[in-house]
Amino acid sequence: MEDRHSTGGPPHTTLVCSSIGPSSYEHSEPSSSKQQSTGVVTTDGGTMNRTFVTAIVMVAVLSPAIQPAADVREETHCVVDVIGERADGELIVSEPRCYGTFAGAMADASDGTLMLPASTRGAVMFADIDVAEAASSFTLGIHFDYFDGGGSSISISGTSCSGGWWNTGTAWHDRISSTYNGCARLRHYTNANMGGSFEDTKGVGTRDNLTSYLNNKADSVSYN
Ligand SMILES: [Ca+2]
Repeated sequence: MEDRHSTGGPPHTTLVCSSIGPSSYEHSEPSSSKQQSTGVVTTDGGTMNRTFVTAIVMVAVLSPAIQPAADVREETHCVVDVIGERADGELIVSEPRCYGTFAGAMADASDGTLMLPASTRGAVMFADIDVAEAASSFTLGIHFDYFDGGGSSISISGTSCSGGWWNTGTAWHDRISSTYNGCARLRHYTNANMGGSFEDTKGVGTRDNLTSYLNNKADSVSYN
């Protein structure tokens, strides 16, 4: 699961590491960093060492309460509507509408025709063929941050699989790891505007992980 970068060990693991090198201090609060740095500079005896260690332990104990979710990337599930197509084929999409759950995004993209239990994860597209088939009627594709439909998602809501392409923009730059196909062939390109190398996912209603060739590298996707 190399792609699951947002979840690490417990907070105290990171903080123990932070006592080794200044470069890790960015994960601590400024006041804590200052306190630790002072300990390092002035310490040359046992008493100060104990103070320094105590400070680290205190930070480790307090951190979960101080920073409840600072290092956890919040999952968002967004929908964009295809509202037009430029002369060169680039899809014109609406501003994204985002939800805290995949079910919320599906309810929006389907105009209320696909109502999933709120706890339903994006992985349903990889596990439930009925849901996957239903979604092909209102999406060109759904792209996920992690493998197997995991993590955040972006749904491209539309019905025309005529080869138009979507540029991911900064929000999804080099981020797609798995894809659900609302069209027969989705081609993922390393550059915007269908540039660079590409990898296909094929079959309406199917879903695939990208291989290392394109995983976390796509900047545009075309829908055929
Ligand atoms: Ca990813």
